[in-house]
Amino acid sequence: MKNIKFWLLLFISMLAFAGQSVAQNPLIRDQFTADPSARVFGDRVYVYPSHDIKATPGHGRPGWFCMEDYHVFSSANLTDWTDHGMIISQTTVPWAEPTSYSMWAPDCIFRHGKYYMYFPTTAKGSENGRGFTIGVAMADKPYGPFTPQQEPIKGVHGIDPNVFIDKDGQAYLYWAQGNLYVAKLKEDMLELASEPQILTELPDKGLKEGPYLFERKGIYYLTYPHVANKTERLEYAISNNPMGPFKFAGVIMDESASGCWTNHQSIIQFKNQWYLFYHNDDLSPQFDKNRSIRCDSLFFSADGSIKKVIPTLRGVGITKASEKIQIDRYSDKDSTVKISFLDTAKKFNGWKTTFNHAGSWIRYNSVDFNGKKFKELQIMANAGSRATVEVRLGNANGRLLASTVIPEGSDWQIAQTRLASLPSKIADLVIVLKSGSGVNLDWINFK
Ligand code: FUB
Repeated sequence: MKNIKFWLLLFISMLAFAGQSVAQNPLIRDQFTADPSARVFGDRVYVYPSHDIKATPGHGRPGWFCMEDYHVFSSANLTDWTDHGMIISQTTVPWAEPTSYSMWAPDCIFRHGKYYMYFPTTAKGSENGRGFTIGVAMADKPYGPFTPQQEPIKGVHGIDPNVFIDKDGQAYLYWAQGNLYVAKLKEDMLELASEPQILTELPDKGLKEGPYLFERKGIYYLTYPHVANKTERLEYAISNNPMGPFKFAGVIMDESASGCWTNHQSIIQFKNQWYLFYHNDDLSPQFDKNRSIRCDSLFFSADGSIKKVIPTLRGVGITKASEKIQIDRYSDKDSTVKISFLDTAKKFNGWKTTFNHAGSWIRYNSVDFNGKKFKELQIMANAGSRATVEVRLGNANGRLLASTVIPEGSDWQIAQTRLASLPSKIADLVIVLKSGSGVNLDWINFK
C-alpha cells in the first residue's frame, strides 16, 4: 500500500512538469537543452536552445553531440516556462542532411514583422557527411511555425550563428569556425552583404566559439566561450564598432565546477534587469553532451565592465508559495546539507535535499505569499529516524512558520502541519533540521 502511495505521488509530481516548467536552474527538466539564445519579444522572453538527445544505434554519433530538432520555450516572468514544442526538424529543412543529427546552437531575431531563426547543420552531399553551414527559417510568430529557406546562406561555413541589428538598422551575422567571424547581412536578412571577416585581437590560443553580441550605452560587447585552460569559460571583449576590432575585457563566468566541457551564453535585459543564459550538465553529470540551460542575473560596474556571474541552482524569478518549492534549488546552505538525484536511473525526476545534523539549514529565497491565507505546510520527506523540520523566515533563527515532525520510514510521505505564522509578501525561507538525521526532503508546499 505504501508503495502504491509513493508511485502515485511521484506520478502526480511528474504530471505537474509536463509542457509547463517551473523556474530555478536548470530551466528545463524534462529534456536536455543547450546553447540558449534568449530574446525579448514583446512582453515575453523566448529561449531558442539546442536540443541534445542521446545517440542510439544508427541515429547520431555515439559519445558526441546529437541533435535532430529545435524547441522554443517562453516565459513572461522567468519563473513559469512554456515549451512551445518542436519548431524545426532536420527532416524538414530542404537543404539539410536529414540524418546528420547536427542541429547545433541556433539564434532568432525579429525584423520587419518576421522572426528569422538562424541555425547550423550539415548540408546534403557534404564531404564525409560532416561540416556545417548556416540556414534561416522564417515565421510570423516567435514560436513558429517556421518555414526553412530552400538553400543555406551563401558564403557561410561554420556553427553558432548570432545576429545583431544595430541602431542604424544594419544587421550583422556572427558565427564560429575555429575563429569568430562577422559579416553584414542584407536587408532581407537572408544573404551576406559583405565578405566574412575574422574578429581579431581576441585571445589567440584556445578554441573560441558561440559569439553573441549586444550593445549597451554605445559599447559593443562580444561575448564568447573560450578554452583558456581545459574547458570553456565565458569571456567578453568590447569595441565601439560591431565589426571590431574588439579588445579582451574579462571573464563573465569561470569554467564549470562540474567539468562540463562546453558553455554557451546569451545576455538580455528584461524588465530593467540583465540576465545571463548559459548551460551546464545538471541532468547528465556523467555525459556532458547532454546539457541543460540555466539563467542567472548579470550586473555591470559603473565603468561598463561586466561583473563575473557566479552560477547558482536557484537561478532567477519568484516562486509562488502555492507551488511545490524545490528546496534543492537553494540560494544558500550550510556545507553539511547535500543535494543528490531522487533516482540516479531517472534523472529527470529531479533532486532531493539531505540533512544529517541537527541545526543544518538551507535557504530558498524569493517566495511569494501574495497575501494568501495559507493554513498548512506540506513536506514531501522520508527520514532514517523520527525528525523535526522547521521552516523559518530569513535565517535559521528567524520567525517560525512551521515545525513539522517527519515519522521514521524510508518511503516518501507527505508530512503536514498547521502554520504557526505566515508572511504576507515575498520572503526568504530557511528550512532547518531541528532534530533527527538521515532526513531527505523533496519539496515543501503551502496549502
Ligand atoms: O551544442 C553544440 C556545440 O557545443 C555548440 O555549437 C557550441 O557552442 C558548444 O556549446
